Parts: sequence; C-alpha cells; structure tokens
Amino acid sequence: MIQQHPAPSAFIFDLDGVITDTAELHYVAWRALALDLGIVFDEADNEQLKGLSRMDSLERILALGTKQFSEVDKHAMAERKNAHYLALVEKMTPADLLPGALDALGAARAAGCGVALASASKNAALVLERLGISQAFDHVVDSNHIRNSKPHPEVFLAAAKALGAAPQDCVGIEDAVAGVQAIRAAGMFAVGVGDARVLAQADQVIADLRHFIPSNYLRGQHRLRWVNGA
Ligand code: B16
Ligand code: MG
Repeated sequence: MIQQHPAPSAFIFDLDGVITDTAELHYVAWRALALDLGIVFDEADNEQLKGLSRMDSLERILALGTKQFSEVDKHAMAERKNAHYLALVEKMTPADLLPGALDALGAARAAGCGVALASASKNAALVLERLGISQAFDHVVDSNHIRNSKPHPEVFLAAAKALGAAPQDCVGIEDAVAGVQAIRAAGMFAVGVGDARVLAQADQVIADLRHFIPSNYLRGQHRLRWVNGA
C-alpha cells in the first residue's frame, strides 16, 4: 500500500530549456558577435553556455579566440549581443512554450503548491510576458536579484524564500548541469529535463515537461521522493 504524504510546498522552474527554448535565440545572437570577432562558435560551444550568466557566457566565447579585450569592450559586446537577443525575444509568442509546459505549471498550481521561476537570465520577466505565462508564477527570481550564478544555489534558495518554503520541501526543475548542481546544493529534489547521461546528478530525469506530474512528488521522512519511480 502506498503511504500518503503531504505534497511538497513548491515547484521551482528554470526557464531556458525547461519552459521555452531561448538557447536557440541566444545562439543566433552570440554567433553573430563571434563572427564579427573572427571567432568560430558552433552549436556544441553554445551547449556549454546553458545556465551560465551573460558575462560568463561571453568569457567562454572569447576564450575560443586569441585576442584580449578590456572590461569596457566586454561590456559593450555583452550589450550588443543582448540588444540582438531582445529583438529576437520580441518575436516570441505562446507557441514557443515547450511541450507540456503550460499543463505542468497549471497542475503545480492546482496541487496547491507555490510556483516560482529561477533563471540565470536578466530578461526572464520579458520572456514570460511574451509567452503569456507571467501569471503562472508566484515569484520570479532572475539574475537581477542575485549575486552568484548557477551552480551556486542562491537563485533557488531565493525562490524558496520568496515562496516561504523550506528547501527540502521544494522540487527544482532544470535542463542544465550547472542548474541541477545548484538545486542539489540548495538541498532540493532535482528533476533534470533532457538526457539522463548528461544530467546524471539529478534525482530523476524526464525527457520534457509532458512527463512532469506534480502530484507524483510527495514528501516522506523529510525528503521528497518520486513515488511512481521509487
Ligand atoms: P541573459 P536559464 C540562462 O537562462 C540561459 O540558459 C543562458 O544561456 C544565458 O546566458 C543566461 O540565461 C543569461 O541570459 O543574457 O538573458 O541575462 O536557463 O537560467 O533560464
Ligand atoms: Mg536552462
């Protein structure tokens, strides 16, 4: 017989790669900048940027080349890339939600749980607006509110705090290795979205949010566990 436990207090979602695929738009904008700088930057390189902050991403791209740049130059480059990225974000619509995202957010709410976003993007609120899902979140925590990027747990801990939930009562949902590490470091149950071989540090891995069923995450012995997969 399955023992009944109360549902977790909160679900904390990453944005890029979980709710929508902004990675593709970041790639277009970074590639244009890299091309201008004479740096070869491909999709595999872009993969390594997932979950990293804008400046950390730029540093990784510049490391693929040989030239050195001043801090002033770097900030100008990051601003240029961001302007290009924002122009692409403007064209986003609710059709850009990833499969299962809308239902997963609705089901988390329906389960009576807090729902927050924990993103490394400074443009998270704008992206949610374009997707038409701003109202689906009780709180949005992004890089404007924190000092330390993933894999530091700060963004997830800040989201839990905003929701008034204890970390051990939260489920974090992430597509990036750095994000999964951040969730684990925060003491939360980590759901990886993507390839199980890549996201081996997650407590559970699903292919996409169509497989995410909030009522499956129950609390037992002070630790969340995935009942159907136990
Ligand atoms: P911005 P997430 C992250 O979003 C992206 O995965 C990462 O590729 C990007 O560099 C970062 O946001 C910063 O984005 O330039 O818009 O501030 O996955 O944490 O939602
Ligand atoms: Mg992500």
